[in-house]
Parts: sequence; structure tokens; C-alpha cells
Amino acid sequence: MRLSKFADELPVPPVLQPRWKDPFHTYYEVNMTEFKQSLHRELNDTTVWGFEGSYPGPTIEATSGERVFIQWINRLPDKHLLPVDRTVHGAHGNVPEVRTVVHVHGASVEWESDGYPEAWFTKGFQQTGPFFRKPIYRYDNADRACTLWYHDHALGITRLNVYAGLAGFYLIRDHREHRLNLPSGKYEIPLMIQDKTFKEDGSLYYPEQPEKPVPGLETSIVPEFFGNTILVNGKVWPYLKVEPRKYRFRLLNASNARFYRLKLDSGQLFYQIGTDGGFMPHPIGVREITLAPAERADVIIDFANLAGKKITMTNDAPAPFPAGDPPDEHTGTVMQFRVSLPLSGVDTSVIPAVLLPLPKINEGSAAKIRYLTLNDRQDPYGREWMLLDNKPWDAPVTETPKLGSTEIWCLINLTADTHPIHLHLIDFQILARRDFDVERFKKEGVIRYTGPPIPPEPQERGWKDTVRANPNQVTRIIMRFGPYTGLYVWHCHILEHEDYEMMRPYLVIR
Ligand SMILES: [Cu+2]
Repeated sequence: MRLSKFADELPVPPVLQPRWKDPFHTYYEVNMTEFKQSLHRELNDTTVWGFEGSYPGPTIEATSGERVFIQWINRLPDKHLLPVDRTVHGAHGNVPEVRTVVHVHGASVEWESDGYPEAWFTKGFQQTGPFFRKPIYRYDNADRACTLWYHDHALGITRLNVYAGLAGFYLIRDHREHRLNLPSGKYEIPLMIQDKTFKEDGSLYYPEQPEKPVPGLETSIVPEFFGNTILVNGKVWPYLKVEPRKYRFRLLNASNARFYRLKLDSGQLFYQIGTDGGFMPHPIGVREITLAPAERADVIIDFANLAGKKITMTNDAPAPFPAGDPPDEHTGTVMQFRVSLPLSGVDTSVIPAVLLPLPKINEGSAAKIRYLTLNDRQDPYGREWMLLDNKPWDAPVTETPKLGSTEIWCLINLTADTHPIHLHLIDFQILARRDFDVERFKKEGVIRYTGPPIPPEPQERGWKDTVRANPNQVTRIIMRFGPYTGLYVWHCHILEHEDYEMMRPYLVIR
């Protein structure tokens, strides 16, 4: 089945209204339900999961310092929409099939409100996971202005819950952002990019391994999922009508496994102003932007002098990244901008020359350097099995940074894929990547570098919470742990890897 491109207009998720707000608290209730939604005009309505009846979920907007409480409520059916693999960690026969827990990606949150994968809950909180602590989460929003997103994080079925639709934007704003005079209001639009595959009847398709390696089990986890169709904000290959002026877009890759290398076919620049964790020191003009799953880029595109033009946003990132097949004409197309609206007024917004200073974390301040491998192994059924530091999820906690201390983590990638490694709680800075001799490391366990340190790409020179750890490289990141103690996780954000089982707990101690 082949759907027409640029047939539907881009939807913009609504901004969620709180149930209650006073000068000290803001309270939201967010229901997760199953419903049907049109994802393309030539497709029957698709059964999806979403928040407050919307896929993507409504955008939550908070002000820096605002104390927000959210009750995430599971009203989903007992049966999963997609094939559950009962051999995967956390999804074994003795747990309910449908479990949810919501994590705000990139937020600095007390651990009991962070959406720990085993803090899951079922419909009406009837059953809860062993680390469930409370039904109403607290978000202090101490962070600077930034583009965050919320999504499901339940152990062993995150890939299915997010693919079913459980994701939305969470934006933090502050007064410094306001003073920058960026494009705002209807000229500021979040773009959630995902790939999916549809069955003839319009329902979501999620693959099982073609040959079933687990006897007696129909479903089997795949190493990575790549869809044949690209959606933005829940519409297949949409178009957006724009005025000939500047727009601000929050780009988010919310795909399970697909990377994107985005370009505009007009050849024009993206002016990137922010990374995962907020504004960069200065805007940078770039012709392409690479986004691994969970990475964000805050950009301005200037459509001035382009009245009447149609501009396509394209993707040329191989899948798997970086050594897989290049995208075809379908997965190589993301969306279209039509400069077809009249200018409704003078564009007084700016691309500021200076944004926000970035205090560099001093390498000398690191109290500890950890060397952590990314491993590719085989499970007892012969399936691909990705691990962090050669340890499964259930192994005892080994990363225990002290509250307030600075650490450097060296991610030693021994696999053939780039893994987007995400740490909860904190933002980090990328120090460098460096080629090394993988075979020698596998034999002798020593790192022999084969090239000089490579500084982070210009588009990565800011606060990050997800870093691309490339094959044959050691990727070094630096961060300060705090302001909370407690149990968090770090993991690969390729959701099939995270589910099996490229995720580890870490504990911030006093
Ligand atoms: Cu991975």
C-alpha cells in the first residue's frame, strides 16, 4: 500500500490545560486511552494509544521553577494492541500484559516521579510494579528553557507502547527565552518525527521475527524496527502552509530505531538555536541535522523571499545507522513546507547573535572516570542481545555516583551500530569521540586509540541528554549528578535495544 505524499495538513498538538492552578502548584490529569484517529486521508482510521484522546499527546508547557503535579492515568484495554514478547525482561508471564509508566525525557525529577521502568501501573492502578511509589508525580522544572518530551517507559514493552502512540512534547519556558524575541505563537511549532508501517486495513503493523526462534511463542522481539512510512505529529508525510517569514521548529526524533539526517531540498539552512537541554551559546547555520532516537534540535527556518515555493524536508540517514541501507524515496521524505500564506504582519522576530552562555564543565573536576562497554551478544535463542557493560538489567547496580560529584563516562562501543545513550536526571556535555582498536580491546581489554580525539559536532555543542555513541569509537561525556539522590536509569534509546536489554539502573548516593 502506498500513500500519497503531502495529502494532509500537519496537525499541531493542543496545549494541555491544567485541572487546577494556583501560585504554588499546577495540577494535570492525563488519561491514556485507546481510540481511532485518521493518520492519512487514504487510510482507514487507525487504532492508536494516546494521551487525553490525542496522538501525539497534548503539549505540556511549564515555566522554569513552576511546580507541576501530574497524575498519569492508565485507562487502556487489558490486551495490548501489538505483539508482546513474553521472553523479554519485565514482560514475563506473571506480569499484566498492559503496563504503563510515564517518563519526561530530559527532565530533572525526583526518582519516585521519574517513571522508573519497574514503577509501572495498570488500569486504575489496580496492579503496580515493585518500584511504584505514588500515583501523582511531581516535577520541579528547575531546568532552563528546553524541549523535552514525555513517553511511556514500562519495562519490556516500551517499544510497543511508544509505537502505539504514547508520546508527547513537554516544553519548559523561561524569561530569558522570552527576551530573545524568537518566532513564537503560531510561528513556533513542535515536529515529532516517527516511522510506522500500516496494514491494508489501516491498523498499525509491528513485526515479529520472521523465523520464530522461541519454541511455543508466536511473537519474538526484532533487533530494530524500521517503518516504511514517515509521520510528523501523527500524520503521514504532511504539509504545512507557512508565511514568508521565520518559524521556530522543535525537531524531535520519536522513532523506535530510525535515525534521521534532515535537509531542506531548497538547499537553505536550518539555524539551530538549541540542543536537547536548551539554548546553545550562539545559533549555527547547518545544511543537515542528524537526530538519533530521542534527540532534539531547536531550529529556525526562514521562509522570507520564498513565497509560492514548496520546500521538502528530506532524510538520508541509513538504517540501521550508520552502516545500513540508505532510505528509499518514501522513507527519504519527511514533510513539505508550502510558502502559500500571505504575510500577516511584519516579521519582527529575530535570530539572535547570542543566545545563552554555556558554562563548560571542567574535566579536571571529575571525581571519577567510568569505562563502560556497549556489547552485542546472543541470547539463549540465538537472537541479538545488546547489553551495557556486559550486564543485563537485573544485575546489581554498579554505577553509583555521589550527589553533587562530577564524572566522566567513556562509552566503549564494541558493536556495529550507533547507540543513542540517554541518562536520566542530568544533562551532560560531550567531550570527544575517539577511534580505537576494537579487536584489540576484545582480546586484551585495553583501549588503544587509533586517532586523535574528535570534538563534538557543532550541532552537539550544548546541553545534551542523549549522545550518539558510534561504532569503533570511545565517546566521552561529562556531567554533574544531582540535584536528587535515588534510583535512575541509563539506556540506549533504540527502543528495541532498551527493551532487550540495553538498559541499566544507576543510583545517585549521598
Ligand atoms: Cu542501542
